[in-house]
Amino acid sequence: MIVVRYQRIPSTNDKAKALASHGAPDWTVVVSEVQTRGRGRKGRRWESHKGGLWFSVILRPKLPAGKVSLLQFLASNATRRAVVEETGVRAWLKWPNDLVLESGKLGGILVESKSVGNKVSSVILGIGLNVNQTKRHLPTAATSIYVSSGREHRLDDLLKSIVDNMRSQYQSLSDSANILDEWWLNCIHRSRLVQVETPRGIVKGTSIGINPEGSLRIETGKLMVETVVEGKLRILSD
Ligand code: BT5
Repeated sequence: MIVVRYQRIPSTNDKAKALASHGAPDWTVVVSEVQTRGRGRKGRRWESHKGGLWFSVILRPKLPAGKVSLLQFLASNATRRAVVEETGVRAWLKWPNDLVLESGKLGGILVESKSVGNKVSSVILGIGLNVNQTKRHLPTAATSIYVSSGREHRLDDLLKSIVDNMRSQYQSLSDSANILDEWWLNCIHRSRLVQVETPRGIVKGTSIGINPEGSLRIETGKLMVETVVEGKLRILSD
């Protein structure tokens, strides 16, 4: 694993993209102590102060374009496992790309890919994890490992553990059921009442599973199941 380190750059995803276009090998990792223009999905701002872990990994998987979202689930699993193993904090997953504790959002994944025809040519897996920030250095509705565990954690140990976990699951990328099963098992809203704000309106019901391409199944009534492809999810009850 090659790690390229920065103190302060706009976004590790942008830097990784530039390195990938100049031929940087798979598993090149770009990490920065601070991001000045960290991004979430749809260009949302990602607060990236010192104390958090902000990094991106370059990959060139042999995947059809329609299966790229599998990497989002793989990265979520790897990050969750690393958090539990390295810090003992019980993190959960929330559809589609969040790491959470009951008290708030702990991290997020941003997958950006380039395809040629139906084939993926490169993928940038961006991971943001709130590690050592105190409550006042976090956005509202966010939390950090420090806030939960009461102690600081080494960013390098977490980085190594996340990448190691990613590598081990990446070897069986063709076994998508295994990746999705692990994700669902650790999903905070498994079988819970949720509401998803989608571009086509609000869908409310019990979240009952994820489909092979990453969409969420919601039971909206007796024998009525809707599939949600994108949106913002809120948990309504236990
Ligand atoms: C995400 O987007 O959750 C994906 C975040 C990915 C960030 C990584 S850091 C390394 C790499 N380089 C980048 O530039 N990005 C990636 P989304 O689901 O769209 O969530 C964005 C929303 O989360 C924002 O609109 C805020 O409400 C909230 N947010 C912003 N900063 C946060 C933080 N540090 N912790 C928790 N929530 C945050």
